[in-house]
Amino acid sequence: MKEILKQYNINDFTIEPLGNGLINSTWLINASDNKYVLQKINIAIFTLPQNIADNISLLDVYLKENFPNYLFVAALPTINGNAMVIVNNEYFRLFNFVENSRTIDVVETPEQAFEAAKQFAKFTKLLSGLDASSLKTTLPNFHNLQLRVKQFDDAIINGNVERIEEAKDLIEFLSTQKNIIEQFDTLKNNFKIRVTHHDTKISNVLFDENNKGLCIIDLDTVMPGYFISDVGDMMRTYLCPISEGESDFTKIEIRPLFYRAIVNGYLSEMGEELTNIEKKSFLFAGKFMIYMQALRFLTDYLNNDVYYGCKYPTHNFVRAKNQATLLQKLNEFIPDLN
Ligand code: GN1
Ligand code: MG
Repeated sequence: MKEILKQYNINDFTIEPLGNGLINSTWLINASDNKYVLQKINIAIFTLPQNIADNISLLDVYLKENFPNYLFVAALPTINGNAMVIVNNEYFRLFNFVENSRTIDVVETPEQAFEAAKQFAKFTKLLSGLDASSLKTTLPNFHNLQLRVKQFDDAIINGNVERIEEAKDLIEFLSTQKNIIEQFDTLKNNFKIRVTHHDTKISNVLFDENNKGLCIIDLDTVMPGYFISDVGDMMRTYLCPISEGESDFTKIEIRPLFYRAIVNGYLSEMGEELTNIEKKSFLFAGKFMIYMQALRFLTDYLNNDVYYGCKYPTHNFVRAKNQATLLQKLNEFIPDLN
């Protein structure tokens, strides 16, 4: 760490782990002058870290030029002007810690859901003048549902035999949800490609002490995409009072006021950008993302947990069952937006 931080001219500091991401490693750096966030990029997953750095710098330049007051957290340059430090083929980057900001892990109030949805929508709206295809793809096929289903189907054939047996009922349930793929195939022709965040969980929004959204973070998966990726991941993580890791599935429910807050928060910025068909697809967005996440967690469980960090052996199985329960609840939910 000393060697890395030296390249930012930081020599005197303390360090502690920060956040709960499943992919990258993150630390808070307390230095004499300032607080920073240091991150190690997981290059087993993000195999092209330079693409991420290029995207963030492209967005930074565009936003600074067109919306100078927008708070955009780009990586700090090293003393040599590089966006990353590479040590022993490990990639690190450093950010300023945003003063007086905090993150939350579970959405407690509809106002927080509104604020978060507004922040992600604002980001996409401000970038509507930028050609989305000028961004590089950082994770090919990241939200490609067909591919996720194929990976799931492969895991059912080639995965861990005992786990496949153990997950029989869940595999059966997820196989009955394939109508979501057909719906997606029909709808997607009407969805526009925009600059989309692709990981809109609540811990990727910074709040101030009054619970107002300050900015969004975790920009590795910012790529061209559909708005359902962002709105759907909000549904997945804001509608329910407990998180994806909870094993008491009786606590899983859909909170109608939070649904409304996501829709209203998102439309408060993107209302004029979305087409009518897109506006009618909010509920579908939730089903799409929850289904995909359930497939991804179960696929990883059947493949012996090669992708997601796990704290105990059945962690991915619990997460998959949690998400499948949430999907079931959302399938029964009838939104009332009046
Ligand atoms: C991963 O690492 P983290 O927590 O930001 C994953 C997301 C999932 C999420 C589930 C690159 O995000 O797609 O929604 O876990 N990111 C990647 O908690 O796969
Ligand atoms: Mg992420």
